[in-house]
Order: sequence, then C-alpha cells, then structure tokens
Amino acid sequence: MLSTSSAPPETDQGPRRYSDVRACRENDASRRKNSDRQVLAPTVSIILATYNELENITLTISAIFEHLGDDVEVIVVDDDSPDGTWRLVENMDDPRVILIRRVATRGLASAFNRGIIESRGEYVGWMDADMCMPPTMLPAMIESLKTHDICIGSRYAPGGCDDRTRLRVLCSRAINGLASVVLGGGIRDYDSGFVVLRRSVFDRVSIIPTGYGAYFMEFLYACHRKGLSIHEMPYHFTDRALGVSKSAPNIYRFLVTGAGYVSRILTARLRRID
Ligand SMILES: Nc1nc2c(ncn2[C@@H]2O[C@H](COP(=O)(O)OP(=O)(O)O)[C@@H](O)[C@H]2O)c(=O)[nH]1
Ligand SMILES: [Mg+2]
Repeated sequence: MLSTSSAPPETDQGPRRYSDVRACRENDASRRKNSDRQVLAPTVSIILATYNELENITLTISAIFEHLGDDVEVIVVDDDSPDGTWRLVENMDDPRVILIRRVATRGLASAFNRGIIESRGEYVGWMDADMCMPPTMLPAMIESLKTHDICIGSRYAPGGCDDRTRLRVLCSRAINGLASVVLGGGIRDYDSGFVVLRRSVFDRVSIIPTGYGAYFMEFLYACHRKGLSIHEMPYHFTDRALGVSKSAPNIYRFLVTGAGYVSRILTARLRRID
C-alpha cells in the first residue's frame, strides 16, 4: 500500500513519494511499503474520495477487488478525516491500494483530480465510498468502454432507481432537469459521479477541480461538446446505510449544495473554456 500526502515530492528512494513533516513521521511504516506498489501499471484505476468513511471504506474497497480482481489499483484520496479513515486504509497493507492523505485542505472535485493525476490505468473510474454506488456494476461499465469513451452509472436512465428520500430525489431530478435543458446532450443523470472512462478522455477534457459534486456536470458537458461518446448504464442507487452525508448533513448544507449546482450549470454554459 502506498501512502502519500500533499506536500512537495522527495527524491530519496521509491516512486512518487510526498511528505510533509507531520505525515512523514506518522506514515513512516507505510512509507517503507512504497516499493510494494505494483510495478506494472494496472489496467484499471478506481479513485475513491473519502471524508469520514470509517464504516464504509473497507467494504467499498473489498467489493471493488471482488468484482475487478487483481489488475486494478484503488486510489483513496482522504482529506485527513478526523475519524481516521486514512489510518484504516494505511493499515490495509495491500499493494493494490494507494493512499493519498491530503492535509489542511478539503474538496471533492480537487480530491478526484488528485486521484486522476496519480492514476496509471488505461481505464480510470471514480465513485463515492459510501456503498451507495454498487461495485458490482464496474465490470459491465468497463466492458462498455470497448464501444464508448465514457460510461456513467445512471439513476435516472430507464431501469435505474434512486431510493433516497423523496425530497432528495425530487431535488436531484430538478437539478438534472435544469442541466439537461441548459447543457443538452440527452444525459439523464448529469451529476451521477459514478464513472469509468478511457484514459484518452483526459487528452481532450480536464475536470475543473473546484467545488463539490457539481464539477461532474461541467465535466460531462465538456465531454459532450468534444464529441466523446457517453453511455449511461442504469443502476439502483441505495441510500447510505452507514456514516453521514457530507452534501446534506442538514437543511442549510443541503440548500448551499443545491445553490452550488444551479450556479455551476449556468457557469458551465457560459464558460466554454478548454
Ligand atoms: N476527499 C474528500 N472526500 C469527500 C469530501 N466530502 C465528501 N467526500 C466523499 O465524497 C463522497 C460523496 O460524499 P457524500 O457524503 O456521500 O455526499 P452525498 O453522496 O452527496 O450525500 C463520499 O465518499 C465522501 O466521503 C471532501 O471534502 N474530501
Ligand atoms: Mg454519497
């Protein structure tokens, strides 16, 4: 298992190490394991952004390996979770698992962006680490990359399902409705956040690494504009059984997140910057 944090690279030994003084001391044991990282680049990289996912992270990682086997790396980008999610990952001692522990920063889009930078797979994917998005879907999603550039797990394509509370589903559908009117592209689940894609996609489109989940809509919009083919695969989204939602822990955060989505949809339409 590789453990890194977000300070400048060191040049002493081993591939791609990062440290700051605190993480360097705390991560000594796992850093000695850096050389255990798979030498050959795996075919698939799956990135998990985590903040306080102690109850879910082991389940999520094991389920990914169960369905994708050994030719995969799981990159966990944790923002120094107070519940010690990062420590649990660090102790997994698995060469297929890479831990990036960022300190003194937070952000979902920037966490996925960091994971993308570290990834090595020909196919790259990312998803939540809260067991709402089923890792059972991953093999079929990756298979579909034979004929598409991007595959998103979709709650709202025919056959999909979102079993969260009525209010959350209603809001999510409203945001998706607005996105499809303003951004077009015929995508039903614009803010899916559950995706696998060909690495070559990043030669044409980058994610804009600011904000919460709304970055995903802007990313898909840019992919659509560039003519990349996007496949929506329906799935059953199961509401969180363990841990707390970071986007809607209370009504205030819920409204702030919702407003962020609306403004990002409008900005994406106006920005059109490559
Ligand atoms: N690294 C990182 N991960 C985050 C942050 N906020 C949320 N996450 C993770 O992003 C995923 C989605 O968050 P979640 O709380 O499930 O939000 P929801 O799905 O919108 O209710 C989960 O895996 C979280 O642990 C953050 O600030 N930094
Ligand atoms: Mg979630």
